[in-house]
Amino acid sequence: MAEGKPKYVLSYFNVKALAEPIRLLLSYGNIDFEDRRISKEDWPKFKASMPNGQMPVLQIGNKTTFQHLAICRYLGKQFGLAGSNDWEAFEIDMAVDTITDLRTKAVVVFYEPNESIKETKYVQLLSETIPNILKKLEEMAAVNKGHMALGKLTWADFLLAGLIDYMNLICRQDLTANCPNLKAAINSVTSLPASKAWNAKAPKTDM
Ligand SMILES: N[C@@H](CCC(=O)N[C@@H](CS)C(=O)NCC(=O)O)C(=O)O
Repeated sequence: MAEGKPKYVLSYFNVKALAEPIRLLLSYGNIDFEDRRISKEDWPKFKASMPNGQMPVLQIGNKTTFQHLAICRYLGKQFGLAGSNDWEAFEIDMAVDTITDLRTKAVVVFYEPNESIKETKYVQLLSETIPNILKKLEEMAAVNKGHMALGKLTWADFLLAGLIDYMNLICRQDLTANCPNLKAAINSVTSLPASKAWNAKAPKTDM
């Protein structure tokens, strides 16, 4: 390791989900990071050593960081993807929070342990909750010309692009099917040379 350059180690499960936006941002920032994937079987051994008992956790030199949005926001600032003033940062955060609304509302249903309650909850999720939030997200992406905020590439685009496979799975649909502007926002990230290079070498997973 060159002197002055911290070592980056990202710990997560062998899926994209909450870690993929971080992996895409680190790739964009040309950060050579260790992509440490912990198996479900090994997880109990590691859990207690994580700051909040969860992952993703990003080690930056001797600092241990957690919470995927806080990490993405920090990396976004580091790499010039976080707007140039408080108002712009606020606009990015509104998009981020709307993406997070969709994910968190779906995730509680996806992980509902009782199968019959789960299916009942999916009815409302699929008929009301998802369409309503998706409509708002597509509107935001349309106003921003194929980006999630500021009419240009920001870390909100990375969040969406990184999470989309996971969100499609838990939402039981291709969320972008009728949302050309959301598709464009995702494409604005996946078409970057750094993202292509990352995707070429990343382990292949469904979500
Ligand atoms: N608020 C945390 C949530 C992290 C989280 O829910 N991590 C899950 C995987 S997606 C986890 O570590 N689950 C294992 C456990 O809780 O034991 C974040 O945004 O990073």
